[in-house]
Amino acid sequence: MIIEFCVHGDQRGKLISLEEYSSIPFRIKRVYYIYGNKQSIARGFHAHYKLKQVLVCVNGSCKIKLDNGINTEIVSLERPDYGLLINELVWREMYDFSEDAVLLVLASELYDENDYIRDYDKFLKIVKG
Ligand code: T46
Repeated sequence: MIIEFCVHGDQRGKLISLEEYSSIPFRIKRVYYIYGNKQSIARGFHAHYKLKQVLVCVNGSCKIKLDNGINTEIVSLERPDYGLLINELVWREMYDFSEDAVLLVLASELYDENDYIRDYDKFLKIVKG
């Protein structure tokens, strides 16, 4: 789901403010950003048991493939005023990063390797019950 953020703009430029439980629909426990990616490289290839995240391409562009075990969808992120909400139990792959891409991620949980599902067949078993 794409969330369109409110842009505060004036003659000086633009400003976007993100707040938990408002523009971001969960408590923000962690922020990280991904940059300096090679264009031919894809990242992700996992889902999370619990984690919800909002991804914002604050500079440049990239594509995100989302898969809930039934449907797949490709989302192009290329606007700093658009956030992509990824809920739990969604397989994601990020690719086609522009050289200048900076992907900011707001996360609902602290980093926990045990929350990752890195095996696609295991992911399918979990979502299909
Ligand atoms: C996700 C997508 C969108 C940490 O130490 N702390 C952190 O908070 C994170 C996110 C990563 N790391 C370490 C773990 C690895 O040694 O950074 C290294 C690269 O992480 P990873 O291979 O998981 O990166 P991506 O780009 O495949 O996935 C990341 C997030 O991990 C993941 O939750 O949804 O971005």
